[in-house]
Amino acid sequence: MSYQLFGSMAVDTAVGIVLPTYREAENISKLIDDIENLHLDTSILIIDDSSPDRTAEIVHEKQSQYPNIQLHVRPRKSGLGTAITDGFKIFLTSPHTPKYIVTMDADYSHNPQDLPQLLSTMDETGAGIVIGSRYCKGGRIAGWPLTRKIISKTANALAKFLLGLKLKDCTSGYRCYSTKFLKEAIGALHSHTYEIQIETVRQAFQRNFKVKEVPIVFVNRKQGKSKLTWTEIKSYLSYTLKATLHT
Ligand SMILES: Nc1nc2c(ncn2[C@@H]2O[C@H](COP(=O)(O)OP(=O)(O)OP(=O)(O)O)[C@@H](O)[C@H]2O)c(=O)[nH]1
Ligand SMILES: [Mg+2]
Repeated sequence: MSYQLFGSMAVDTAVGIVLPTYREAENISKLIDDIENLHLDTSILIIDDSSPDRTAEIVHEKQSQYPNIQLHVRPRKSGLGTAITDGFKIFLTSPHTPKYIVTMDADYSHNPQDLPQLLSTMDETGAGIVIGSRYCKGGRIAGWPLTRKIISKTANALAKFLLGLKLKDCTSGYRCYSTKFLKEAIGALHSHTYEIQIETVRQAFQRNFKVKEVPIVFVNRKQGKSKLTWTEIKSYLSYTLKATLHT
């Protein structure tokens, strides 16, 4: 891992939240405020890939307001998958590893108000992963164009039918992980981009950890641009097809 660290990892909280960012200057400030205003026992770790907008500067400003924010700046855009696994590794090796680690998008598609439900489901079920699900009963997507819905549905269908993942939503990035599971699985996570969502679920099933879903309403990003490109889609397809050959 090559990155710069800002802020102390000595903060002792029950929950660590990983926020991967690339060009999220228009979203990150309100997201941090809204998480902080929930007054949960959380710390926030932003993994920013040297965004050319003011994302990191805004996080620095927030650090002077809140003591529980860490910022890790990587030298270049290096993919959502490695951002998430770097976040896991940082929390797993910190002096006070939290009990749970949450991942959420920083574009405000994932509502912080859903955090208590994710966390209480972890407590109640002892799951390895609880997924904020757009496709289970009560979940939905607001504001996506038809093409984006088709991409998401196809990605989910491929994972379900090729890899036998018995979940309604295998690709949602709004999740809570138990560190017990992540400690076991971290050495087996190698995804560079969006296929990390599938790789983590496969690892949980292979290691006999429960995976649960709770409904969320996913709202299309209001500000900033999508980072989902053909490169990411090809990487997802390549992972899924290779994994199929090995199941
Ligand atoms: N650090 C880092 N973060 C990334 C990278 N790619 C995406 N992200 C972040 O990961 C989250 C999800 O990316 P999005 O672009 O919102 O992907 P999406 O939700 O599938 O696409 P949208 O329809 O645009 O919302 C956001 O917080 C991004 O800023 C990356 O290469 N590095
Ligand atoms: Mg998004």
